[in-house]
Amino acid sequence: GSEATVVVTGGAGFIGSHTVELLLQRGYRVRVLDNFSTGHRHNLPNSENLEIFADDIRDHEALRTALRGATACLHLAAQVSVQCSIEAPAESATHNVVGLINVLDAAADQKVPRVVYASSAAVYGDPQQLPLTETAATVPISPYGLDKLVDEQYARLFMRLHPLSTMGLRYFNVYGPRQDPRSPYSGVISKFLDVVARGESPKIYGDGLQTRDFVYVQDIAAANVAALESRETGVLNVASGNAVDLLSVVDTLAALTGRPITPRHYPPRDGDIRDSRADITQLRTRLGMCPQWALADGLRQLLPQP
Ligand code: UD2
Repeated sequence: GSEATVVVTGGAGFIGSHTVELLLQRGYRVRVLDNFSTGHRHNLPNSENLEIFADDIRDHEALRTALRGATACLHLAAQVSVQCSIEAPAESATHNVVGLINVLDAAADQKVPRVVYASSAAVYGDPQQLPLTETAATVPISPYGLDKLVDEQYARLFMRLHPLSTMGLRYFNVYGPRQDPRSPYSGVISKFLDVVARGESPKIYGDGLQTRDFVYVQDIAAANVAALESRETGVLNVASGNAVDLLSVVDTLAALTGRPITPRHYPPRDGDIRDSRADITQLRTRLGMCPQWALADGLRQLLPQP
């Protein structure tokens, strides 16, 4: 819709910038609110339909201004490092919990009817049964996971208190262009590509047989837009629905580059879970979304193009 305006908090970041691009392609006006602590202006395109607010989600007044007259808000801004959340849990919660409360509060105040926000597979903690359905037990094992679980409860509460519809998206292991490989919270795939590009050996913590549900950022962007356009509420897994172990990721990379890659093994990382995989039935039925990117296709996009 050409007159529809979407506010994207954290819009200059990894997932945010891909979603902003897609929203602009679909004809939306977009306002990015980002404090640029980890986001970058160069992640964003130049467009007359894009406005940038260099503000923090902990600033009420800035949020109200950005949300004035908007049709919907996609809230992605967060402190996304699990490790940082363990080292500084109170600081994490000011971004991840108080930040979301501020967004919901400003949306209610400005009568913005729809808020979609980033939750995480981290709400499940160490999975007891796979694949994970949305009704699985939520027992977070990090302050980050608990922040996101509390976010889901605030979103549900705000729907009772205000005429507001919300949806939380539980992202699994997201990878793709613009995920900074040097940052502490970057995912394993970005790290592998970075070292392989420099001709070094990827590090594997443990035996490499741990599995993850890797989902390409383009699929995440598509899910974000579908959720903004939907009236469904509650929470939803956003993933590929497939589990892949790290040795297979290395094998796929070797096949794509045509060069052998020998990983170096290190002791398992503290607090790691062994396996993760989402049931994405609800993503299909409630959002009509079907992930498009197989792992090999996503990895190919990340390699230097011939
Ligand atoms: C993901 C999310 C995190 C949180 C968590 C909840 C990412 C980037 N992080 O953490 O935000 O939601 O899920 O469960 O999506 N590994 C290596 N070598 C490396 C880097 C990692 O072997 O150089 C291993 C690591 O020990 C782990 C696996 O790869 O077993 C995946 O690690 P990750 O940091 O990409 O993601 P994860 O699942 O710990």
